Parts: sequence; structure tokens; C-alpha cells
Amino acid sequence: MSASPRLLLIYPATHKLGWARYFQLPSHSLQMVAAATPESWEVILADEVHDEVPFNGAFDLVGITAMTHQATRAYEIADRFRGRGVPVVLGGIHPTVLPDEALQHADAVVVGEAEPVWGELLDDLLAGRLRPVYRAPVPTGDLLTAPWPRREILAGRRYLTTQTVQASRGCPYDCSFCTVTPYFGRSFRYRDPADILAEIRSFNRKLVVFLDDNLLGDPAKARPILRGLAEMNVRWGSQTNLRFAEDPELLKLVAESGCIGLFVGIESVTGTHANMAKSGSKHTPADLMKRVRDAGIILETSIIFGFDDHDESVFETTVRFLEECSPSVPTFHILTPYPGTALFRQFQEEGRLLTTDWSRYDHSSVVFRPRLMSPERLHRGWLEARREAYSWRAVATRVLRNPGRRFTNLAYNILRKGPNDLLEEGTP
Ligand code: B12
Repeated sequence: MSASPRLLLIYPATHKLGWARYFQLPSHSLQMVAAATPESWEVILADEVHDEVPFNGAFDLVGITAMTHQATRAYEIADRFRGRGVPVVLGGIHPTVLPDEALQHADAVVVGEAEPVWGELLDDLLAGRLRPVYRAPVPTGDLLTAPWPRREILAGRRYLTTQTVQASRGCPYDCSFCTVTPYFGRSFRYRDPADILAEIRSFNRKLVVFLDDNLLGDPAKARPILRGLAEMNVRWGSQTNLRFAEDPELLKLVAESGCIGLFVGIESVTGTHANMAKSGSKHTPADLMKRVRDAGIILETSIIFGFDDHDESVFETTVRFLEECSPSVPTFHILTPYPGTALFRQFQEEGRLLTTDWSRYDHSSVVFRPRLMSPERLHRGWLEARREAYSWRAVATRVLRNPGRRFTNLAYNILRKGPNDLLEEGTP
């Protein structure tokens, strides 16, 4: 083994992105693994969105992260390194949920968060006693202690921003299709606000992106962060759910703290999944969306097609609803039963999974048999809804109806419109 052991961390990519690669966010997961790595190790990143994987390089260990849609590519890369005798560790959401599958392509799998087990794994590797599974304890409590990500590993590549921050892990909800709560358990942990704000103060640009599942999910925990942000001259965006807009004072604080955009899951506008468990609200999603829009915040809404009570009329109903509410940037997804979720178990038990080719678990393919329409109809409806929502007329209407940040809004719509125009019919 060399004097300073060398660790290669890989973010697998499933396809080439062209110019769009400059608008991507860097892998926070791998920056956190790097941060948990002792300084005695040299850490090298291969982000396949930007780089070729250095298959012939000299490394003591290769670590690969994988969401489900990346798993097939992650396994291909792992097999090539192992073919040369380089040990490979797989981690992230997919290997955590299916460690036995991942172990067919790796010398070790990290189940759960890296921080509690990564140091031990590296020690074991150097001592020649690597175990197959390193299982982090299921998180408990409400305090998240984590080091700052190691951003130096990103040097030399152009991203939308490298100023990404994670303030919390987990989510208070447990939606049947989502991996987050099965993965993190019911714990919803926030970092100490002083530490979050210190990290943001260390930045030299204005734009900050929070990578949280639900930044405003616990308003009492979010308020000190927002108050701190309001005193800095930053602009930020994140993911959350609409419930925060029920409280006019919280909405005002969010706007005053420099929030420019929020990504929220609407999930469905009809049937039992309409606004999901996140409902219980006295307000309709349409009302909450209007409040956010009036506060000058860009709202990116996510819609899922394919729930069991969705028939062919869902596409038309959804597009009309979105025309009515005019969220700044609507996005559409095909229901995807990720392994580890209640939805996956349900479809497996009902014999409705059409494939376990993980590369197709990307929200753009139909991987299960829908209840009230054919897979082809679901795929076509999704495609047509996207095209209709991104016609120039629809884009112009949305931009005109959103009072705040018209230029950013238009630019964001054009960015989203590009891939929609290129969509092809083809296989569901
Ligand atoms: C931020 C985020 C994004 C960002 C950034 C992604 C990026 N560049 O990494 C954006 C918005 C681009 C995005 C896009 C998508 N995302 Co996303 N995203 C998230 C989110 C909210 C946080 C991920 C994150 O960075 N967390 C912070 C890091 C530090 O935590 P972590 O990933 O858990 O990593 C820790 C451990 O897992 C472990 N670990 C991770 N990797 C490795 C590797 C090794 C070697 C080791 C040892 C350990 C280890 O250690 C880390 C530190 O403890 C998660 C939800 C979640 N909580 O995971 C969804 C999530 C990961 N996304 C998901 C999905 C589906 C997508 C999309 C496919 C959706 C779509 N079709 O548009 C796309 C795919 C984009 C792509 N790059 O191909 C799903 C994945 C489900 C699954 N089973 O695969 C999640 C879980 C959300 C969900 N609701 O289920 N996403």
C-alpha cells in the first residue's frame, strides 16, 4: 500500500448531459464521505457528469454512491475495479436498501450514514480485515451533528453552485412512494443553527441551495435559521412542503430571509393522494400556492402520475389545475416504486412490477402495471402533459401571473422546457 492511501469516490452518471452539466448540483453524499475521511488519505473525485472514470489509476479503495437509477452503472464500475483487484465499497440509498444485491459487486457495503462507520471501515481495510457490511445505527433524536462537506474535491468542475448546504435530515411525513422515512427512520434532525449559519457565512457568493428533504418541515427549528439568513445578503432555494404557507408570519420570514425558490411535492391533484398526508390542512393547495406566489417566491411543483386511482382523465385534470394555479415551474413524474418503500412491497405482492432493471427507475419510465390504464397510456399521458405545460403560451401565462422575479422565472422555465421538447414517444 502507498505511503498516503488513495481513495477514489465516484458519482455514477447514467447518460451524457451536454451543456446541462453546468447546471447540476455536486454530490453532497460524496463530499460528506470525503469529510469523514481522515486527512492521512488522499481523496480524489470522479463525477461522471463531468469526468471519465480513471479505471487504470492506482487506488487503495474505490467508494461509489448510488441512488436506485444509478445502481446498474455503479455495479458496472465496481465490477471493473474489482476485476483489477481494487477493493470497492458501495454506499448511499440503494445499497442501503438492498445490501445483499450490492455485495455481489462490492467488497463492503455501508448501510445508512457514512459518518458513524467510515473511519472504522478505513482502519479495517488498512489492517486487512474489511468486513462485508458496515451498518450505521438508525438515527434517533432531533439533533444532527455532521462536519461541513469537503468542497475542495469538486475543484476544476463547473456546477450550478458548490454552495450547497444540508440543514436537516429526514422528513416528518411517511409517503408510501418515498424512500426518505424508510431510510432515516422517523427521526427528523436539524443541525445547530449557529453551525449552519457559520457554514453559509464562509461562502463568497450569494446563492445557497439547501439539500434538505423538508427544510421548513419543523417551523420551530427552521425559524432561527431563517432569522439568521435574513441578516445575511444571500439568496436561497430548497425543498419543502406547502404547509409552511399556512402561517402568514412564517411565509413573510421565508421571503425576507432571501428565499428565491422552493420545490414542493403536490403529488396528485385528484383522488386519495391529492396533497397526500401533507394535507390535514384547512387550506387548499391552490390557495397555498397563490400565497407563495404572491410572496414573490418561485414555486416548483412536483406532480406524480400513476397512482391506483388515476385513470386516463388525470392528465387533463392536472394540466387544467396547473393552468388555474400557475405555479412558476411545474414538473411531472411517473410513479416509481423504489425498493424499500411500501409501494414497492405492494406492487411486488400484487405481481405488478414490470421490471427490476434499476436504470429504468428514473421517474420517466413505467416500471409497474397501473391499475386503471395501460403502461403505454400512462407514459403517453405524462409526455403530453409535460409538452402542454411547456408550450410557449403556457410558459408566458405562468411568467406573467407570477409577480416576483420574472426574469429568473422565465429562464427557469426555458431550462425546463428544453428537455421536454426533446422527449420522444418510444417505450414506456
Ligand atoms: C438533494 C437531492 C437531489 C438533488 C441533488 C442530487 C445530487 N447531485 O446528489 C437533485 C435535485 C439534483 C436530485 C435529483 C434527483 N433525485 Co434526489 N434527492 C436529494 C435529497 C433531498 C438529498 C440527497 C443528499 O444529497 N443528501 C445529503 C447526503 C449527505 O446524504 P446521503 O445521500 O444520504 O449520503 C449519506 C449516506 O447515504 C452515505 N452515503 C451516500 N453515498 C455513499 C457512498 C459511499 C461510498 C459511502 C461509504 C457512503 C455513502 O453517507 C452519506 C453521509 O452520511 C434526497 C433525499 C435524501 N434524504 O436522501 C433525494 C433522493 C436521493 N433523490 C431521489 C430521486 C429519485 C432523484 C431523481 C431521480 C428524481 C428525478 N427523476 O428528478 C433525480 C436524479 C438526479 C440525478 N443526479 O441523476 C430519491 C432517490 C430514491 C432512490 N431509491 O433512488 C431521494 C431519496 C428522494 C426520495 N424522496 O425518495 N436529488
